[in-house]
This record gives sequence, C-alpha cells and structure tokens, in this order.
Amino acid sequence: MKKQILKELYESKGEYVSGEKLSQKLGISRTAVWKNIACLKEEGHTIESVRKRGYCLLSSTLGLSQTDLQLSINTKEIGKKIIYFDEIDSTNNFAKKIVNKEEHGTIVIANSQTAGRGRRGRNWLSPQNEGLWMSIILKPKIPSTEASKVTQIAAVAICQATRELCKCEALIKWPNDIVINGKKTCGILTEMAGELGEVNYIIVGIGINVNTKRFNEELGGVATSLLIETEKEIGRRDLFIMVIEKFEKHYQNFVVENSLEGIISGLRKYSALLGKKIVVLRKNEKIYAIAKDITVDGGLMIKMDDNKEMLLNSGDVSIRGENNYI
Ligand code: BT5
Repeated sequence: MKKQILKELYESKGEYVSGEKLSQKLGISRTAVWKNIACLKEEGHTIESVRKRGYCLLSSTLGLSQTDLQLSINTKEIGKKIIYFDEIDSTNNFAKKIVNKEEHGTIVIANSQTAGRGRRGRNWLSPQNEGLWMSIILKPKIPSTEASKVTQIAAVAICQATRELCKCEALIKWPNDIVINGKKTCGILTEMAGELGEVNYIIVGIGINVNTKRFNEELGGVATSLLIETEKEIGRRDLFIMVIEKFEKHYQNFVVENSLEGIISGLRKYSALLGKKIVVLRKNEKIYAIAKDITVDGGLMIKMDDNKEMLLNSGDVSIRGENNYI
C-alpha cells in the first residue's frame, strides 16, 4: 500500500493530493493513509502535510530510499528487488550473506558503509549521503573463468551513465576504475563463488563518489567525485537508475551472445589507458609498458619495454601512476 501511495504522490509531480482522494482511490481509510505517509516519511521521503490541502512529495532526487528507488526503476531483472540500508558494514558482505535465498538481480544499496571494501582487503571510503554504494547479485549460468567480464560490463554502464547524466569525460581505467581528469570517481569489486568450474553467484560491488565535496588528505590526490568535477549536485537516484538500466542491457547481451562483442567498442573508446605508458603492478613485480588493446575477452594487451606483448587478465593487476606513466 505504501508503494501505491508513494506512486500517487510521485505521479502528482509536486502537487498536493488530499487524504480523502487517496483513501477513495486506494480503498483504505484516511487513518491508514496517514499511517502509511508517516511510515514513508520515516524512510526518508520528504512529504509535506498541509491541513485542507493534503500531502505533497517534495523533490527527493538527491536522496535515496528503498521505495523511491524501487518505484523509479524500470528494468526486467536487475533491481527487481532492492534492499536498502541507511548504514551497513559493506553491501558486498551483506549480499554474500543473503545470496542463497535471494534471486538473481537483487540489489543491496546503502547510504553509508562503515567497512566498505576494495580489492585485496583495501578500504573503500563510503560516507553517508555522498555516493552510490551498492552490490548486484547475479546468478548466470557461465563458466567461472567468465565472471570477471562482468566488471567490464559494469564499467561501460557506469562510464556511459555518468557521461550522459553529468556531461563529463568519464573514462575506464582497466580493470575496475572509472576516472575523471585522472582521478578515481568509481571502483568496482566483483566477487564470485563457483563449483565444478561453473559460477554459483557473482556479486558486483559498485562504489561511485557522487556528491562528495572534499576528500581526506590520503585520498585527495587520487580520488574525485561527480560534484567536484561538474560543480553540480547530482541526483543519486537518477544516476542509480541510469547505471542499472545500462548494466541490464549490456549484461543481457553478454549472456545471450556469450560475448563482450556488444561493449567492446565502448571499452576501447572510453579507455583511459590505450596508447598510454603504464606501470603494471603484478604480485611483487613492476612492468613498464604501453597499453595496446582491450581484447574481446576483456583483457588488456600490453607491449613491454622489450617489445614483447603480454595479455593481462583483470584478477591480478593494478595500474599505478609514476612519473610520465599514467
Ligand atoms: C576498488 O578497489 O576500487 C573497488 C571498490 C568497490 C567499492 C564498492 S562500494 C559497494 C560495494 N561494497 C563494498 O564493500 N565494496 C563495494 P581497489 O581497486 O582495491 O581500490 C581501493 C583503493 O581506492 C583504496 O586503497 C584507496 O586508495 C582508494 N579509495 C578508497 N576509497 C575511495 C573512494 N571513495 N574514492 C576513490 N578512491 C578510494
């Protein structure tokens, strides 16, 4: 019922709707309307109640709430169920806990994370109200070796959505970052479990710095947000919807075609690395090279200083800046 009331308010686009009209239309008492409205307010919706006029949903595009996201999303599978937390340790951790009982496509999203994770146990700063911190549960029938391709699908979706919504020059820093003007605005953490070579589940963790005004000293030199880059507050809900819609489209293509063919041009076009000098950190070694190509399997082909070529797979490397290197 809450969802229906919210939908009515949402569709009245900032106009007041009387309690009486809501109660008639939805066939419930006015007290029930009032109770549901109180509940929606508690969830974080800015609903104004004015005597004799009724209720009005004020713009909530900058906020996030479970019902709001659920109402706005128009995808078939991804985001059919959205689980929202005001605060959680890590959406990837929570997604892992519930993965066996939740369906493919469920999204866990939080307004803040107290122990957001990057790759290999690194921290991911996730302050409240400032970003999109979310994890998508996927259960594709694919070999485990294919799972890392989903990171590339997410990267293209996020890159395209940020470009479209924020009119900024977002680029993909293979394998799992989105950067603007050389600084990281988004990181992707894909985790999976499999049995007998088949994927059991994949959890795609996505962290996007949306409205962060400034970063601490440690991150200031490497991190940025959409607000810093565009000098505009970005609606987190709008960005969420756009990212998920694009992700679903590319993901479905990938599953049907069994290939990244549909996004390979995007991966190449938006690559922050191709043609650049890079330093690859792999295990304990540093490789100085030029980024030559993103292959159709989502790998990075590099040409090393001794002219030999090598294909990198996303699992095991980081790419770091150094002097003239990116
Ligand atoms: C990543 O790891 O970039 C993956 C980040 C994934 C975060 C999402 S949020 C939702 C979901 N739930 C989680 O718990 N995680 C996922 P990596 O490539 O290892 O980069 C980590 C490094 O990025 C850190 O060591 C810092 O240097 C830097 N960093 C930390 N927080 C940052 C932030 N908010 N913005 C930019 N850089 C950050």
